[in-house]
Amino acid sequence: MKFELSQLPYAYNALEPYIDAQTMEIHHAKHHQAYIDKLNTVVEKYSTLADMSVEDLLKTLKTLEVDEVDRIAIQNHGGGHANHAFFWDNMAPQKQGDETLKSDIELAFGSTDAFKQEFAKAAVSRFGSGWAWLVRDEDNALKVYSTANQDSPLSQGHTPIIGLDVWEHAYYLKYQNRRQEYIDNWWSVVKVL
Ligand code: MN3
Repeated sequence: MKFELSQLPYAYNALEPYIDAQTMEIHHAKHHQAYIDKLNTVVEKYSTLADMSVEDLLKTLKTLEVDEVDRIAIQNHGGGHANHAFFWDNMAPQKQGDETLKSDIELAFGSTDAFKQEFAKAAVSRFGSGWAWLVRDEDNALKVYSTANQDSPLSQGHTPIIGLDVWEHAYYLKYQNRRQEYIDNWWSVVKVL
């Protein structure tokens, strides 16, 4: 499968003032595109991978019959593709609150605020580059954690529900070193909550 960059479901400036248009454009058109290009370069080497979705590549990452250097490339660039595609779809200029998810979050974390605090803690304390996640684990329980680099929860058998990019390229133009402020503002454009 040759992977391609999808159009965003909203304009680059649609998430202003929380995420600025220039950051969105560079992040989508340059960073996300680069992950896709590098993923395609690796996948093209193996006819056995030709029909696999990026989600399936990540779910079966540990058992793919590929060279170790290519497994790491799929982890990084496949993760980069899947994480960013998920991230764009996770945001919207208008909220479309998911009431079932909200009540599940209240059950699991005590309240939406308590969940947001735990999520922000995972996002702020991720050293260097990575992602903060709300996932459903193998038992369908909600969990919060962060991953390094572009590592996907799919490779741990978990399903992402909410994901936040905390690489500096996601916020540095507008927020510089103020990751906490970026996280606080980002909740305003999270579609499901
Ligand atoms: Mn990114």
